[in-house]
Amino acid sequence: MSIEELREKLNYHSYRYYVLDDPEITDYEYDMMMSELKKLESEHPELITSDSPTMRVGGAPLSQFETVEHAVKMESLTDMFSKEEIFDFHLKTEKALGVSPEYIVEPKIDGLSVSLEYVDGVFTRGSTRGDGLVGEDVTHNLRTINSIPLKLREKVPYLEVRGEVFMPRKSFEELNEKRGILGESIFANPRNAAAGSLRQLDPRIAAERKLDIFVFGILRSEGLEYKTDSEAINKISDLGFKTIPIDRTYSDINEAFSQIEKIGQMRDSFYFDIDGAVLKINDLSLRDRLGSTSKCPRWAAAFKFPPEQKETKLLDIILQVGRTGAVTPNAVLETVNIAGSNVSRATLHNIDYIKEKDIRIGDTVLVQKAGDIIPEILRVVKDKRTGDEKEFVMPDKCPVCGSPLYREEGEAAFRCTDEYCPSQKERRIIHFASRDAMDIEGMGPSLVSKLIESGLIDDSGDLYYLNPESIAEIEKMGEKSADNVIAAIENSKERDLSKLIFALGIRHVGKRASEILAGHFKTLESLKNATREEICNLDDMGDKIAESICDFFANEKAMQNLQRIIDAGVNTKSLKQQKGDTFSGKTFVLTGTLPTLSRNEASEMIKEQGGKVSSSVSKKTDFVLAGEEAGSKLTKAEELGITVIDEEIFFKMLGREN
Ligand code: 0OX
Repeated sequence: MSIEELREKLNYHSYRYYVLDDPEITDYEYDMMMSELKKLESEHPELITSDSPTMRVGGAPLSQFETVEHAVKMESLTDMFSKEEIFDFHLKTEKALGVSPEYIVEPKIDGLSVSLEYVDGVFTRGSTRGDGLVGEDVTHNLRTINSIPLKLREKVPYLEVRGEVFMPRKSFEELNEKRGILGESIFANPRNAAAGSLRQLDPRIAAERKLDIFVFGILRSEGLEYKTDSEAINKISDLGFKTIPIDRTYSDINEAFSQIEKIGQMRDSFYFDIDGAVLKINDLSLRDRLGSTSKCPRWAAAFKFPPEQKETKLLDIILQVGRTGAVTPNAVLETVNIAGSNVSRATLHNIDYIKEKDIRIGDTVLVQKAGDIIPEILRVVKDKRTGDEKEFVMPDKCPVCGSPLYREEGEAAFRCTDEYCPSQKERRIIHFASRDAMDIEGMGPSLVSKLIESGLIDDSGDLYYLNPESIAEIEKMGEKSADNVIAAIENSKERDLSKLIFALGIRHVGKRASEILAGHFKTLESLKNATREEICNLDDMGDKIAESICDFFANEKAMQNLQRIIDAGVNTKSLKQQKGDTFSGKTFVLTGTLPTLSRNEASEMIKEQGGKVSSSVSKKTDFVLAGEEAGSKLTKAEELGITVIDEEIFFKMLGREN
């Protein structure tokens, strides 16, 4: 068999396996053929082509992402939440067109939109949607997705398709399980995991993540003819893409809506997360006639499903002692699958919450999980009470160390009074190493707990005196992972002062306060020497924070630990330099999910330009940067007449070309 024939064969079998989910040969036979091809290619490297199945993970990690200007804008969908809105949408389009259009209905995959470009049938570039006009070139990562053909089954001169990259639920659960064992941070949902994987510079990481794609439309093409979306989907399916499941077309809106509802009912049975169903006009010439608003096409609508709710049993209420001593009750639930993930815990916030909702051990409760939010108990199903339920009573002693619990005036939380309670200490170290603090990758709750158990650490400063041999032994995680953790600890020495201040876990000093303090005092030494008045006089810094900071620097044990951190060579200076003053004196509030930026990224960009980010809307707010599913902050901004901007306008304000 020639190298070319072998390649064709492998591409065909990969298509059967990954796209059609209907393999013709065994994995073993496939692996044998792949190994044969690798052998031939190593003997004749001049014959390697970019569309070879051996070239899915190739090349060195990138140093940064290139931007891609989308030739065809990648629009987003108008969200609708009720049957009424969908029917209004239908009446409006019918009126505008003068005919009743034919529809298709698709599940709305909860992933990330990407564009895939092919020249002469070969995959040349793949990019994220970004803000719809400019995205990032993530070709190196997309090539690792086996259901993305590197070569089309027909040599079409030019093709650009759009699809949604997602992580199957099972892969997501396996990934998180592995990360949990390694002490790495847990992804909140498959969407975040998929996004995190596509944003890696090293394609080997994406390759390990088992991503998948559904392609749902053609953005541009040369040499293809199609008049409707369903025809286009059939075409791209023939070319080798895994296409979005659509069953038929609908000329009756009632039937189309029934299909939307059916998709909603089937939500649990899919192997991937969906967050709605999409209604689209099938005829492309009718789409052209309707056109788009500034953001969304007028020919499509997304029906968003409400967050899933399920009934389950509350088996127990357990108490967790946080790093500041706050004792939080958590519900232990009979495991229930909600929106694709297994839920067995829910937060109960505090004792008042339990009383207010009259939650008792043994109750049947209604649980909700929405997006990234920790599962919550909505209410008790009182009809299902048997009389055997038990009221929860807050103990008067810490469940971990036995010290008395106390409740401060006006506070909801009970607190453990011993700041050296083992649970508080452990949580302080976990906080110190966490992403927003010193960001020590791999130093998560499970590793911290094992390091404490084996007596290797007692406080955060001890982290800087660990050696790889001892970690490797404890975790049974091997030399390589242990070396990685040590390297991560070493890297954390370079963090900005604001991160260090936050990491110290001084009561009431959150991320924002840490940044203000670092920005003003510039070195840890001058913060340490600052008087209460000096701190109090800073913007947004109250008496409570000032007192807490002074108490911290007067605490002997805390100072011994801090000295160990300093002696290890951890940076204690502010490294931040303002890049510009576009937002100087302006206060922003962020709400909802932005299309491309995370909240952290948007906040950083605002601060780099001299702006401030506040958590609540008031008259002092200049701009509310709102994304999808913006809630009460948006309403408040509208009431107060504050300018609300979206990400697109935000980029424009920054002078970014769109
Ligand atoms: C999805 C999905 C997203 C694209 C531009 C106008 C219609 N997440 O599954 N978007 C679209 O279509 C949009 N379809 C989808 N199925």
